[in-house]
Amino acid sequence: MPISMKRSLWLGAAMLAVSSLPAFADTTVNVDLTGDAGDKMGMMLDHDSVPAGKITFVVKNDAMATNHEMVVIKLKNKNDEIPMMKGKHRVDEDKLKSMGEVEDVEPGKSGEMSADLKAGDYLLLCNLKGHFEAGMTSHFTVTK
Ligand SMILES: [Cu+2]
Repeated sequence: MPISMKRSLWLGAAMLAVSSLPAFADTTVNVDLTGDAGDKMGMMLDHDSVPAGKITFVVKNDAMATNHEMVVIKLKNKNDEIPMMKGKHRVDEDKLKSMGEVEDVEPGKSGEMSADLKAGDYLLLCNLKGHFEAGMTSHFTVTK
């Protein structure tokens, strides 16, 4: 084969090797928000444990007619009790350490946020009224 063709094959192989290196890659976590008022609601992640570093959450609202959000809370311990605001059906975020959030995602829409997260236990939740109690929460672990 001509030399130029050999060269491009070699370049292709080299690029493939580089792109498959796992180290130092940013991590993306896809989060699915589901459910409408009066129905079961949920939050599903494609990874519930990722290595420490810059983590991007891509949040999709799959509900028919209800806005949702996703808040990232850093827990001290995995089994920390989550404080509620009395009579408000919402989590008391002031008593927790928030690492950021994707606010008010409309049905069918997506949003994203990135955060530099250290190893530890985290909780993701939707804090619109009643949604945490309806099941919109998920534990999330960042490993060293
Ligand atoms: Cu919600």
